[in-house]
Formats: sequence, C-alpha cells, structure tokens
Amino acid sequence: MTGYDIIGDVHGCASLLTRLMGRLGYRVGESGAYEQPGRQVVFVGDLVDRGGEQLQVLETVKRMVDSGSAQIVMGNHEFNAVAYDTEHPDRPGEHLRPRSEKNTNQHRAFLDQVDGEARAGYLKWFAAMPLWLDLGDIRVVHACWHEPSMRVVEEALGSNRFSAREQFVRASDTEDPLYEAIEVLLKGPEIDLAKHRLEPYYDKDGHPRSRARVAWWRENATTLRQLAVLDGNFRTASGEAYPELPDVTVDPAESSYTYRGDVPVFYGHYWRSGSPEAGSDYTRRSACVDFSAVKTGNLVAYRWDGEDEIRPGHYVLSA
Ligand SMILES: [Mn+2]
Repeated sequence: MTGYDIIGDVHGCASLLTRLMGRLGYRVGESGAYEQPGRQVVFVGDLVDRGGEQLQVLETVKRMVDSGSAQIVMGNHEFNAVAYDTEHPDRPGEHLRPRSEKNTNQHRAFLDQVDGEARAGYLKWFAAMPLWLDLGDIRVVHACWHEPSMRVVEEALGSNRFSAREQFVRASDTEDPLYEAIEVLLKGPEIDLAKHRLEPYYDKDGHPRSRARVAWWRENATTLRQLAVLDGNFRTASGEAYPELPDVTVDPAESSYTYRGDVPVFYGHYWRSGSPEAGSDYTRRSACVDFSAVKTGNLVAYRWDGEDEIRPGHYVLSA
C-alpha cells in the first residue's frame, strides 16, 4: 500500500461520503466497492447516529472493508449500538446499555433506519471491529491513542477486538478496568475538575459538569490549563464566563494521555468545526479528521502519502 486516506466520522451522511470519495479519486470497481490502486481508506468509526442515510453508509463502507479497499476502527456509537442490543446474561430484560428514554431517543435514527436482518448483520460487524489500528507508518483510533488502555484491552480480550458477549458485559461494568480503557479509546480521557478543587462549569443547556476533556494531542502539555478543554459555552453557576484554568502541573496519571509517539496518529470523535487549525486540530504527529459532517455538511479526510509529520495541505474536504 502506498497511501492511506483516513476519513472522519460519517454519522449517516452518505451523500457527503460519495462526494468525498470522488474528491479523493476513488471509483466504483467490479466488486461494487470504491477502490483506488495503491490506496486504502481507513474509517475512524461512528458511521451511524444522527444522519439520515445510515443504511446507505453501512452498505458502502462494509462493501469496501469486505473487498479490502478500506479498514475501520470502532467508534463509540458502534459500541453503544451493540451494548443497546445485548441483553445482560444475568439480568433478563436488561441490556448492557440501558434502554432508558434518553438512550432510546439518542439511538432512534439508527433503530428507525436500520431494521430487521440488516440490523442484526451490521451489529455483528460492529462488534468485531478493531478498537485501534497500528499500520506501522500510521496509527488510527476513534478518540485517543493511549497505550496503557490498549494493554488493558489486550489483557481482557486477547487482541484489539471483541470476540465474545462476556467481554461486552465486562466493558459495560463501570467497576471493571476494561470499562475505563474502552472509554478512553472510544470517547477520550477526562480530568475531574473537583480533584483540582475547581467549581463545576455549566454547559449551554445549564447542566453542571465537573469533568473536562484531556487534550491528549497537545505536545508537551503538562499543566491543567494546557491539558484540559471545557466543552461548549461554559459558565459559572452565577452565569459569568468560567475563569481560565490554573497553570498548575497535574499528576503523572493525568498527563500520561499526552501522545508522545513518533508515528502520526489519526482520530475522529471531537466534533471540530471550521477548517483544520494548527495546535487544536493537528500537531506534528496527530490529526483529527472529525469536522462534524452531520452539522456542518463537511466530511473530512486526510490524504497520507508516507510523511512522518502532518501536512495541513493533505486535508481533503467534501464540501
Ligand atoms: Mn464518536
């Protein structure tokens, strides 16, 4: 393989995917799948959720993976779909992801659009997706490349993918170390602000939050201000702008997430907006490819041609 095209979270946007495949130079081959000699697509997961063309996205992508013109890693929405579908072996009627009104509503678009036998087939496919891919010259994961979490997964699963229902049961048990490892890889690590004696912040819906995302992609980040990202339009309880986080050094466990590899890592998940920006969307060795396709109408890929440092000119936008 001479090159990889890493494609961000598709979230059921089949038309954008078609347009992006064209821009990247893929054509439908005899097998019925998009292909391009010498190149392979790598999807970062989250094919489903939200968008209106989920079945079409699944058909297109699975055909590519089956024919060998693409690879894929699992996103948190594929994991959630499997957990929502899987009954707890010891608690009949209960599912690994509880079928609460909130979870069901979040999942509605997938349940409505992907039905019956097709759903069963795709869930089986989701369940077996690798949680990360180390392709030698590049690495791909849905949310965070974190080797200690990968070691926990390998210990529990025997590899980088699930192979038994029992493993999903463990991954859904908040007391099990596998739960946290999967959270880190598929949803990204978080810092507890209360541990730093900081007040919760309030998101745009007025919900208090005490956890901040870790900007694991920021090179050389060591202080709380450098490492933590608050979500959305954050305010204090009294409605004022939340103060800048203190520039204090965090403990080694919290800064262990910082990516220090020499190999470029590609990830999605973070709902970035606008066009790729140095420092927040890409660094020398990392590039986010999720630019909120379902919200912004812009599905994004990174066209990798062998470089060991990210080149912003290699981003390709569907829009
Ligand atoms: Mn995601």
